[in-house]
Amino acid sequence: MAFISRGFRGKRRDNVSSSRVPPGQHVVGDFPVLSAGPTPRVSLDQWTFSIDGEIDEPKRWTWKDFKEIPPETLTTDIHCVTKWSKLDTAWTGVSVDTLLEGVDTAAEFATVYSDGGYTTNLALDDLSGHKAWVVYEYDGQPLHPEHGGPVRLLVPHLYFWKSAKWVRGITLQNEEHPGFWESNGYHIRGDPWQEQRYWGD
Ligand SMILES: Nc1nc2c(c(=O)[nH]1)N[C@H]1C(S)=C(S)[C@@H](COP(=O)(O)O)O[C@H]1N2
Ligand SMILES: [Mo]
Repeated sequence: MAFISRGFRGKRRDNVSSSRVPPGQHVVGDFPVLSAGPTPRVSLDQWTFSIDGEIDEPKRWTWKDFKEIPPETLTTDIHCVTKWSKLDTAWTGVSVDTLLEGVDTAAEFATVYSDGGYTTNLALDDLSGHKAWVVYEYDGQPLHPEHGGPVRLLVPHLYFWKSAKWVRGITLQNEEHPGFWESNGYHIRGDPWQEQRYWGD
């Protein structure tokens, strides 16, 4: 009897993890730090967040404005192209849909830009529809600078390089412009479920 119930538990667990972990990924318990350069520091009274580019009236929030936007808390899995996945990460921030409210644009693409010069490109479809957030808390605490604090993008349905740390704005564009990693061999879209890791995948 004990043998049978152990067998059932093992199988159930495998099924759960294979449905949650994209192909080629393994689950980690820690939270690795991956940064292409030094951690930039910005004081909150200098910090702003902008939506610019193909938009009639660019939008800009100060830190105070930004913190007045009703926040959302979500728990989600994240998947790094270097093959680690982390399950049930908890974030608080603002939905990109909320930031785009009232924005009238024909643009279909965006470049997200950060302090320090990092950029990443996303289709507007991947930034909207309740799939992307601009977050400032992790696990109920202010986001640590190494993980992108004060504020980072969170786009959990794409590989984690799309989740730009130290984010400062979104430029709306009519054409797709590859960002930092997308110009250096990473896939233009980066869907982990389709293993879109590198050019040609
Ligand atoms: N500004 C900026 N954002 C960034 C990066 C970076 O180097 N600079 N690295 C990306 C990559 S490749 C990954 S996997 C994640 C890592 O986030 P973490 O350090 O919080 O784990 O941030 C992404 N966002
Ligand atoms: Mo990454």
